[in-house]
This record gives sequence, C-alpha cells and structure tokens, in this order.
Amino acid sequence: MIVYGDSRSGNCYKIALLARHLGITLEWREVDVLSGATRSDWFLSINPFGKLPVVELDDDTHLAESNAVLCYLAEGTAWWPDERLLRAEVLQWLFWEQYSHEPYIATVRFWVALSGQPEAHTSQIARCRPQGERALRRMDGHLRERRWLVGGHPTIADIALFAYTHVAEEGGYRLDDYPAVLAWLDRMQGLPEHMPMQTPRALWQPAHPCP
Ligand SMILES: N[C@@H](CCC(=O)N[C@@H](CS)C(=O)NCC(=O)O)C(=O)O
Repeated sequence: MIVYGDSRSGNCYKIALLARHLGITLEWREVDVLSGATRSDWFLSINPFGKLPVVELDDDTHLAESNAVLCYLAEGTAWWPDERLLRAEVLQWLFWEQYSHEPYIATVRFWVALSGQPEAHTSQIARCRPQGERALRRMDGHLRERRWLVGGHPTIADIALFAYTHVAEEGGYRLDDYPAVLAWLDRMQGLPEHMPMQTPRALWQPAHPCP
C-alpha cells in the first residue's frame, strides 16, 4: 500500500499511526502540501478531491479522506468494532472530528505554526479559538469518565482525535487546561506500537519522489 502524504499533516499521520498499530507495511510518498502539488494534474488524477492523504491500494484503487481510510484499514480488527452501537459511536467521533475539531484545532495550528505568516491570519485565528477550546472541553468532559473514546479499548476514534489534539499547543491551545485529555494522550503515547508524528520519514517507510 502506498500513502501519499505530508509528514507535517495530522490527517496523513492518522494513516501511518494506524498502520503501525496494525503491523501493515506502507510505502510513504512525501507530497509537500505547501508546494501546490495537490492542485497538479497528476495529483488530481489520483485524487479529484485535491487533498492529502491518498492511499493507493494493491489494485491501483485510490482512497481519500483520512477517516474513511482508517475504517478501511481497521476492518476486521478491534480498532473498528463489529458491534453495531460501538461502530456508530466510533463514527460519531469521526464525523465530529472533521466538523467540530479539525477545522479549529488543525487549521489554527496550520496558520500559527506552518503557514509562515501567522499575522496574516490573526482575525481568523481569533474567530476559531473559542470553537477549538469548545472541542477540547467536550473531549475532556467525555474522557473524565473513560480511558478511551469508545468502549474499553482504543479504536480508530482515538487515532483520529489523537492526530491533531496532541499537537494543539503548536496552534496556541493550552492542553494543561484539559487534564483528562492530557491523561488520554499519555495513554495513547504509551501503547506498544506508538509512533510519534515527527518520526523521520525514512522510518515511516522509504520516501520516493512524486512525479
Ligand atoms: N477531510 C480530509 C481533509 C484533508 C486535508 O485537508 N488535507 C490537507 C492537508 S492536512 C490538504 O491536502 N490540503 C491541500 C489543499 O487544500 O490544497 C481528510 O480528512 O483527509
């Protein structure tokens, strides 16, 4: 399986982290999201949505949307439970991550830490901040009673939410204000196969230049 991703992106990291937990070998092909490559004809031919990550399966099919890829990879494992209600609860968190968490936590991190011009985004950052804090409060309240987001063991809901929550401070959020979130991040980082986001690319899998 080939993953086209940018190693600074939490959405791309989700795929690499789950693959590591599942023991799936993947080949990482680095695409610089800031270079405009996702608008190129080549990239749009493999993902008309124009976004990273994209996974190329063995039959040359391409699959986009990070959380859809998590579901695909985790099928048949405890990371994507069989039981109907648990499955729906996992989906609840995956949809919530994309609509109520990622747009505020990941986007603010991008503007502050990666865009190279945070001052150009000052008003957008100020508008997003309360929504990001609301998302972190929601997670903190939920995790005060539980070890994992859904059920009794980690699932792809934890992977999806871990990706950008653990780097929220890069966007100026204060995780000390959310002790249950901090304890959950520690549990995620303590899992035996855990792989940090900043793992050098060579260790993710060999990097190949993209066309
Ligand atoms: N909902 C998508 C979001 C993907 C996304 O926003 N990817 C960013 C990088 S994290 C991207 O490719 N941006 C490039 C662009 O918008 O041109 C997912 O979860 O995969």
